[in-house]
Amino acid sequence: MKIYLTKPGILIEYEDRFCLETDENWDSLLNRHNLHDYLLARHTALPVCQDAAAILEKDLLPPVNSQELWASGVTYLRSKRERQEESKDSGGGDFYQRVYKAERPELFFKANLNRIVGYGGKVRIRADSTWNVPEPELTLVLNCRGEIIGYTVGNDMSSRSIEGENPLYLPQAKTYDGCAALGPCVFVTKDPFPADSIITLNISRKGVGIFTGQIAISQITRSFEDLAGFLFRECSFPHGALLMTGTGIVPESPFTLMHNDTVSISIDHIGTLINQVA
Ligand code: DO4
Ligand code: MG
Repeated sequence: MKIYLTKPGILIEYEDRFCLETDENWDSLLNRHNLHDYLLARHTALPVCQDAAAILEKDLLPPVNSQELWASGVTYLRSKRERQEESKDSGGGDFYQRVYKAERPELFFKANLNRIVGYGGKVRIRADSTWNVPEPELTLVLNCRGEIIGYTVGNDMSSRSIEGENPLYLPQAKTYDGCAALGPCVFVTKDPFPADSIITLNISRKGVGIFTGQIAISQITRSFEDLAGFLFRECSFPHGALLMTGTGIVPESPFTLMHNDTVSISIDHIGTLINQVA
């Protein structure tokens, strides 16, 4: 079951049949009890939406409204190694090793809707940054009770030059206008996310592929419940929250994104998120 936030309403996709829900907004839908079964019932009750293809083509929005977007860090070995490398001259390497092993995960605030783009939107790189990468991340969708209700594809755009200069610059490396992309939909399931799922990142420049990488979700060192549990420990989210789960793919140095590059991130069972760099 997939749900898409669009300009005319919420598209519900089940067994290749789309219905348009116009009676409810995104914030209240995400917080319904037993969302999966509720969506099944609505899907049965609503007529088929004949315009679904056209709506998905031009009216897709990021799957977020009043929710805050947070992110997890150093949850894959590759991320730990790359951060240690980029911060070795600034003395930050030790912190990444420690957080990788610690009981408490690294969690940081990423963005609200005004800094997030959806499928087809333009992500940005900072003008004061010289080294920029996309981070393809499975993103948890959490309701106000801290329950994982679904999954989406996320791009945690990052400045490695600012992060590497000093780990205390993390908020500036991570949060700025156009710093995150989410979409195209939320995959709603009652089951655990399939552990054999693969995340694939492709980057192209002027139509030519310049990077490709893959990681199995099973390589993550933390459970999704653990990450969500820490996020909700002392923070309430009346509308729910989204939580990126960290990257396991980091393009090798000296790769840096350039304006007009196209970033494509696919995650099994969810779909593909495509964005151009402004
Ligand atoms: O510690 C810095 C950020 C880490 C991160 O964003 C990731 O591992 O995905
Ligand atoms: Mg990240």
